[in-house]
Amino acid sequence: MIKPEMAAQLNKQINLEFYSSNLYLQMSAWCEDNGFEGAAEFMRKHALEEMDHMNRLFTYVSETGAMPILGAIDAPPHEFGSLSELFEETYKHECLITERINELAHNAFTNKDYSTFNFLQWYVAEQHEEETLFKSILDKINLVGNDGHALFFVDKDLAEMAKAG
Ligand code: OFO
Repeated sequence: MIKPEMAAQLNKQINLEFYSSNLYLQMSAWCEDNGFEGAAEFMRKHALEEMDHMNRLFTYVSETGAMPILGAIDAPPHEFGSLSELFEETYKHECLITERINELAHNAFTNKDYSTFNFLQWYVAEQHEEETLFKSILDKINLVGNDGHALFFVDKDLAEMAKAG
């Protein structure tokens, strides 16, 4: 049985993962609307991954005898200045999630909740991957700048990435 404070912190993270999913789904709509179909597909797929992050936490909280409690989820932004700005936001958001996961892991460890600490290791590894992934896309987009022709190819790459991963 996890402590109520730990359950409350994990519940907060459940909410945040829902937010991540909504944020990326909303971003996919912006991409679609602006002719970036590959990016739209990529973001939509990533929104599903975020639901998986949410579900893992939900299952863990329930399995440990606590109750997952869902709260209101903030509305994500729906306007972005450019594809580069959008991916800048994804990268910033992933860095924020990493911070939150690190805090959770730190709290679990200092409270000798080794089960939760162990459970969170999956998220620690996942955040490393996510930061690297979004940073690499952002770098690519920044490299080509506003060159529409080059952005077309970046978009095609994103479609491939969505299919592959
Ligand atoms: Fe993108 O990692 Fe969860 O929120």
